[in-house]
Amino acid sequence: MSDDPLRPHAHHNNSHPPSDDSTWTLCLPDGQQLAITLEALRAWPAFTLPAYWLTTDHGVHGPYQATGVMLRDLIAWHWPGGWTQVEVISADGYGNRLWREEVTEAAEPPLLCYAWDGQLLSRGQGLVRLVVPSEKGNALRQVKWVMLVRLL
Ligand SMILES: Nc1nc2c(c(=O)[nH]1)N[C@H]1C(S)=C(S)[C@@H](COP(=O)(O)O)O[C@H]1N2
Ligand SMILES: [Mo]
Repeated sequence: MSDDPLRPHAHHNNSHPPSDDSTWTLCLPDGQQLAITLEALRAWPAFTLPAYWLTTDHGVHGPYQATGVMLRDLIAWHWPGGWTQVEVISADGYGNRLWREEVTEAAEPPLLCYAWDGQLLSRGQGLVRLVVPSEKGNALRQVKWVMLVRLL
C-alpha cells in the first residue's frame, strides 16, 4: 500500500537510541493501554529462535539465539477477541505493520526480543526489539526501541 507509512517504510537506519526507557505500551482494540516494563516482559514465558540472522544493507550479523516473547502469545494473553493486524512503532517513529497471518501462522514466529545469545540487549542494540525472522531484506521490519504495539 503506497499510502501506508508503516509498510513499506522508507529505508533508514537510526543507530542512536531515542531514549533510555525500554517500557512500551500495548494498545488494545477497545482503547485500553497497558504499560509493559522490561521486567514484566522477561517474566513471561520466553521463546528462543535458534539461529536468527540480521540481514542489513551494512552487513549480515548472526546467527544469534534470539530470545523474547512471541507476539502471538502476548496478543492471546491480553485480547481474546478479533483483530486483523498489529502496528509496532518505535520511539524514533519507525514502524512496521504485521497482518494477523504473519503473526499467528509464521513457521518462525515474530518476537519482542530482549536477548541475543543469552545476553540482555543493550538499549543501543535496540532493546526491546521486534524480530521478524521471515524478513531477509534490508531489515526494514526489525524495529528497534519498540514503544507501542497497537492491535487493530
Ligand atoms: N527504531 C528503528 N528501528 C530500525 C531502524 C531505525 O532507523 N529505527 N532501521 C532499520 C534498518 S534499515 C536496519 S538495517 C536495522 C539495523 O539494525 P542494527 O543497527 O542492529 O544493525 O534496524 C532496523 N530497525
Ligand atoms: Mo537497513
